[in-house]
Amino acid sequence: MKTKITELLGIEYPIIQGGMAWVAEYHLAAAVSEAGGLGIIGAGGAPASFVREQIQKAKEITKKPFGVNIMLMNPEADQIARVVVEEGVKVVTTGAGNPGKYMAMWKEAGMKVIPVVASVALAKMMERAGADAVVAEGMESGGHIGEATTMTLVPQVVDAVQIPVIAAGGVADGRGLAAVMMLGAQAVQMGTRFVVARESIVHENYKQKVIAAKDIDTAVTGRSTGHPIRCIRNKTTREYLKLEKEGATLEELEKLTLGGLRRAVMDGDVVEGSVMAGQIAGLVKKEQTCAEMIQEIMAQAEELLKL
Ligand code: TUI
Repeated sequence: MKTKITELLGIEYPIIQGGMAWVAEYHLAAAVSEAGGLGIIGAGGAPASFVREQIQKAKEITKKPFGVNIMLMNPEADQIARVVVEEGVKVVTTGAGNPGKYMAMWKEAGMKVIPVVASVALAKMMERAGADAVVAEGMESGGHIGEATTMTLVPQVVDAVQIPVIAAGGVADGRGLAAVMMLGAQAVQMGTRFVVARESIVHENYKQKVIAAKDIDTAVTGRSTGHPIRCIRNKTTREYLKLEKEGATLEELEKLTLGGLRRAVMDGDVVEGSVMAGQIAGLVKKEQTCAEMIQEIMAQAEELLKL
């Protein structure tokens, strides 16, 4: 399937893997790229030296293009923004902020720049700043989210900008891919389904929590602090929401979730850790290789789109 995004990125299929903190390390990114999508290494909150190592390791196991996602709240975001240039990364995506101050440097280096946005306003600003495409991410997504749903955000961003739009949030199969193409997207970015990929290094407990999740099993914490985060419900989300209702301070709330994603992903602490996942977790039923996932999604979407 050829779209403006497969052409822009030189990939076979319009499927991009989300740059999930801790989860999207080089094995997963390389596997998705090898399978014909675009794999992405998620810098998350990691130091710049770690991100450089991840890029170098990915280059050793795939010759296909891959990207790096820079989470802009990372205290080392400035350094990581330079590391991706120095390492010759072809595609950079950003999240949780406005990457405007890095755009000129990245464009000068010939990189493809694809900010993740949760609003029409930021999409337009990014287009003016020289972005090659945007990911329009709906609040069905896991992790740090905005307010608009994928169904409402994607067509509004498509109408507001000339550059290609990648949809994210709520897609885990070929029906979802076909649906967002109907909304005008040129590709999809998926996270939650790739969490349970065979090549994903996340702890087995985390994978099983995603596989066991039903439609209404996620919760959004942090709406009151301005940092809404979607996770699978557990002891910590319940505690957090209770404290939030009682008007707890930011300090008290942060104490509860500090390092929680790392604990869930690496140590398998899915009771007290942060099990970030999207609402579509209910549709994700089994572990498969990235290649199997991508082949299945493409076959289903192509069948639907030719009708
Ligand atoms: O960035 C994400 N999702 C994430 S980042 C993340 S790492 C983390 N870990 C622990 C605690 C907090 C975060 C987990 N999930 N998605 C992309 C995204 N960006 N969603 C929403 C936004 C966004 C929100 C506001 C982008 C820009 C923005 O405002 C820009 C501005 O400053 O005007």
